[in-house]
Amino acid sequence: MTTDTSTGRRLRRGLAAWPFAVAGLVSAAVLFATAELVAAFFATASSPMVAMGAVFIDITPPWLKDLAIATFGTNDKLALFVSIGIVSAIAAALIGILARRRFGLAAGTIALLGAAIGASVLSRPATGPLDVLPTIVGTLAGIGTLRLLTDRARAAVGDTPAGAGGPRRAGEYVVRRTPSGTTPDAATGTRAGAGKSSRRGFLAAAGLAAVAAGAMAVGGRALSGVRNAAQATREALRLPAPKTRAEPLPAGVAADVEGMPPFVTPNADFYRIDTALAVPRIEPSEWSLRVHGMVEEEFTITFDELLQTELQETWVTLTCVSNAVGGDLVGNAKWLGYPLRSILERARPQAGADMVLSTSIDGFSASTPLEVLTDDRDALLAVGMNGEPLPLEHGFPVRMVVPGLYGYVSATKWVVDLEVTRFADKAAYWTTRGWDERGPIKIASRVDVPRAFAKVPAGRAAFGGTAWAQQRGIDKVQIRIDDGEWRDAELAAEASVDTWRQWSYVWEDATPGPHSVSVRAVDGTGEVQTEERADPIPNGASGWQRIQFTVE
Ligand SMILES: Nc1nc2c(c(=O)[nH]1)N[C@H]1C(S)=C(S)[C@@H](COP(=O)(O)O)O[C@H]1N2
Ligand SMILES: [Mo]
Repeated sequence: MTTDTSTGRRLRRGLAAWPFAVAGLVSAAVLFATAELVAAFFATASSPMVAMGAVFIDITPPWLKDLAIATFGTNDKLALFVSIGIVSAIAAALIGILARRRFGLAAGTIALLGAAIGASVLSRPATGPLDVLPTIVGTLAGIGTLRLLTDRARAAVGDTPAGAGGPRRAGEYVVRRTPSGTTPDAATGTRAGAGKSSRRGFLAAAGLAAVAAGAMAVGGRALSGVRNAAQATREALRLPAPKTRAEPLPAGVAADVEGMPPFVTPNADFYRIDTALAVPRIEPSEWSLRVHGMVEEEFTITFDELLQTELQETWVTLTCVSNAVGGDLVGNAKWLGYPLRSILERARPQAGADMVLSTSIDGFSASTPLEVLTDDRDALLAVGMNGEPLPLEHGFPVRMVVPGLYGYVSATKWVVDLEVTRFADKAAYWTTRGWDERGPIKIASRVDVPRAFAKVPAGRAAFGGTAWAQQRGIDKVQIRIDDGEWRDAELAAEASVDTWRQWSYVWEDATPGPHSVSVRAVDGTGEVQTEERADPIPNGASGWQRIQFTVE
C-alpha cells in the first residue's frame, strides 16, 4: 500500500502544515488577548484592535468609507473589525507555517507587525508613550506562545533537527522525509515518529493557549467595563432644568400613517456616525473645553461651570452628509445645552476670524463658519438629548449641535477644544479627505411608507414620509405616482424650521400592478428640491427619491 508518489508526499507534507497554521492562529489570539487585557489599564486607543482600526479608518479613501456606509450602514465598524480579523487570521496562519522551518524569521515578522501596531497606537491623539505597553506585552506573549507551540507541532508531525553542516542554521528544523513505503501509519495521514502522544501534547498546549486567550479577552473586556466610570457617572447624573424650555410640540407633528418613524427619534434608535472605534469615555469631572485662537479672551470652561450656565432646550434634526437620497442617517431630538453664541461672546473673536475649528478628544475636527455660531440660531454646546445626559456614543459629556449644517462640519461629539481661526489657515478632519469645508444641509424628502418593493392592497393606499431643510423649514411636499402629475401631499404640523416635517398622501383608488412613487419638497424660501442627482461626496446627496411598489 505505498502511496508515496511525489504527489502523495506533497499532500502529506501539506497536511502536516496544519498544526503550524493552528500554532500561528492561537499565538495571534494570545497576542491580541494579552494586549486587550493590559489595555484595560491604559487609554482605549492602546488596544491594538482599536488603534489598527482607527488608523485604517483615517487612511480609508472617502469612496471606500461611502461604500462601507452604503453596504453595512451603521454596522460598518463591525464589518471593519471582521475584516481586520480575517486578514490577521490569514497572516497568523502563514506566519505559523513559516515558523516551522524559519522560526527566527517568523518571530521577526511578528515583532515588525508589533512595531507597526505600536506606531498606530502612538499615532492616536489621546495616547502617550506608555500606551504602547499593551502592544509590547502582547507581542512578547504572542512570540513566546508561537515558540512553545511550534516545538510541540514539530514533535507532533515528526520533524527532526537539521543536520549540522546542512544548508540550515543550527537550531532550525527540516521536515523529515520518510523513505518510500516505510511510513508505518501512512493511512492515517501522520508521519513516522509522530506518535499519538505528541499529537495530543500539541493539541493540549494549543487548546490551553486558546482558552487562556479567550479568558484574557473576556477578562480584559470586563475589566475595562468596570473601569468605565463614565457610564456609571452618566447614569447617576441629573441635569439641571433648562432656563429656556423647548416649545412644546404642536399637536399633529406626526403624520397619521401606519409605519411612519416617530417624530422624535429615541436615543437608542438615533443614527450614529463617527470615526471612533472605541467610544471615548470622558469623566465629566475631567472634561473641560478650551476656547482659544483669534479671540480677545482665551478661557477654559469645566463641566460644572457649564451646568451652571443658563441652559436652553431646542428641537433640532441632525443629518449626516453621507446620507443617500432616501436614507436614514438623520434623526430628530430635543437637545439641552448652552448657546455657542454665548461662549463666543465671552471669548470675543478678533476681526478677520471666520471659522471655529472644534476638536474632539479623539482627534476628529469640524470647521464651522463663525457667523453660523454667532447668529441667532440655536447652536448649542449640548449636554442633554431627549431629557437625558448625552449617551456615551452621542458625545457624552458635551457635544455641539448646530441647526442647518451637516454633522461633519458642526456636530463635534466629545468636544474639548474650540479654536477661533480662519478657513484659510486651518482644515478640518473631512476637509483633508475630499469633502467641502462648508456643509449647509440640502433640501431632502423621503418616502417612508410604503417601503421600497412593498406589496400594497388595492383600493385606498396611504403614503407617508419625511422632509427636511433645517433653518428654512418645509413649505410643501409633492408626490408623483408613476409618471403622472405632481400632487401636493398633506403636511403634518411644523415644530420648527430646524426640525424635519412629516407628510402624507392617500391614493384613493390604487390600481393593481407595479407602480412607483417619487417625492420632492419645497423649502421655506420657495426653493424646490433639485432633481439633479449628486453623490454624498463632497457636500451632500441630491435628487428625488423614487421607489417601486406593487398594488395587489
Ligand atoms: N468626535 C466626533 N464627532 C463627530 C463625528 C466624528 O466622527 N467624531 N462625526 C460627525 C458626523 S459626520 C455626524 S453626521 C454626526 C453624527 O452624530 P450622531 O452620531 O450623534 O448621530 O456627528 C459628528 N460628530
Ligand atoms: Mo456625517
